[in-house]
Amino acid sequence: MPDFPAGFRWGVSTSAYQIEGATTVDGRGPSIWDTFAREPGRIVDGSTGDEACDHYHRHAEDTALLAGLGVSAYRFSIAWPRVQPTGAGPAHAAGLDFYDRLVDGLLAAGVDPVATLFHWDLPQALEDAGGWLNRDTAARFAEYADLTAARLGDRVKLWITLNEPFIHMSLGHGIGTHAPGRMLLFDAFPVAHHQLLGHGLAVAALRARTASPVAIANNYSPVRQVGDTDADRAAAQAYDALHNRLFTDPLLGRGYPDAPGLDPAVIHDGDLDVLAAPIDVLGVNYYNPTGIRAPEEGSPLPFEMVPLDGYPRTAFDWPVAPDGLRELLLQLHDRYGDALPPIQVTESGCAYDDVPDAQGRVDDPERIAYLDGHVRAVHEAITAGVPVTGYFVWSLLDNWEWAEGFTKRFGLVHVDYPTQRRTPKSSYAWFRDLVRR
Ligand code: IFM
Repeated sequence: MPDFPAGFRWGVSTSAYQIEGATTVDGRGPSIWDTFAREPGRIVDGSTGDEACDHYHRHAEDTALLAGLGVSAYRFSIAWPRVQPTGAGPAHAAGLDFYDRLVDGLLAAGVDPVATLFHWDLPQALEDAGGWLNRDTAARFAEYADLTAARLGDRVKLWITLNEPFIHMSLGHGIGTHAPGRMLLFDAFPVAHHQLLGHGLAVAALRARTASPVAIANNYSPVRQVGDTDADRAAAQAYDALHNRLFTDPLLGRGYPDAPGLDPAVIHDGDLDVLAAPIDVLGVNYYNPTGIRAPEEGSPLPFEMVPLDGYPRTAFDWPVAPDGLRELLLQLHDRYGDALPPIQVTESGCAYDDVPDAQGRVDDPERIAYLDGHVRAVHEAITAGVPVTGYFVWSLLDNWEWAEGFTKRFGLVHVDYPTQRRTPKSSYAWFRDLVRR
């Protein structure tokens, strides 16, 4: 492995609903995922995040795993319904106490706390008032950011406002496979704008508390155009605008791209200035490229997704394409030039069906190969001049993978859910050795 610049940040990521469990403990309010997971047929194995990895009670053990890994940073998310059980009103002290303990434990272990404010677990009470379709949710989000920064702002080393607002819009509100399960297709655009507005208002709230640096974690997927007609080209452009530009162009001061479904009536005077508040870091979550061609006649979508041949595949059936990460980083650099802040890859990882052997060891050579390829892709991008300053593996632990329940394992550490026993996989040792070097 080639050398990385001094100070490069190596980390791992998780999110609250996927690992914490304890969903009714210490006054936490219900979130949209508590509701959604209970609806029949939503989650493939019928599970919920009620217990997940029981991290709420085992965070000290998990912090020890981070210390053993030697990472310089840990990206976790804060559950809004712990801080404001109904999504409004004063901070709920017992909820913040948990993150206070976690952050202090991380600092004592020499690990920088990197906190995401919204990783999809909206308080159910806000959903009942319209959720992200309601402009007021943006203001509520800034209030929650302020309350959280007042308590943790002196110790968190990087604040991330939103995680993957594109996925929350498209899966949660476009096609309904994630909470809150709305199927609005392109009428989901207000969810994009209100999340971005909430981001901009939260950036201001964080800065007012001198809580910085500040970032957003966007999910990107380089588009591989399949077919060579004008219609294929138009389809590829439409998908690229929706997935890769809708949540970045306006942040970096370009206004919205010409994306399907964009409704100017949702955008009020002055909004574009609010959401273009300067950020210090752009978080990039990357998993795979997307094959796109022109849709069949009569399709409700302006593009059609097609599986990409010729790549190994993960247990999620996602193509393993490290070259896509290099391509994406170079594309961001070319596209935004001087407007692009330093990038940190805030998620990169893969699911495999990892099973302990007779001795209890979990050998996951495919994950090692996956990470090796993606870390090298980051290095190539840095060599080509892209300012990348960090790389976080998704994920520290096997965890509750949304609509896939417990059926997809992304961790460097295997979790036996019935006993909650943690077993570091061979990829944990590989990543530890990489970080050490
Ligand atoms: O588990 C998710 C995470 O919550 C957001 N990014 C993608 C991961 C894998 O699907």
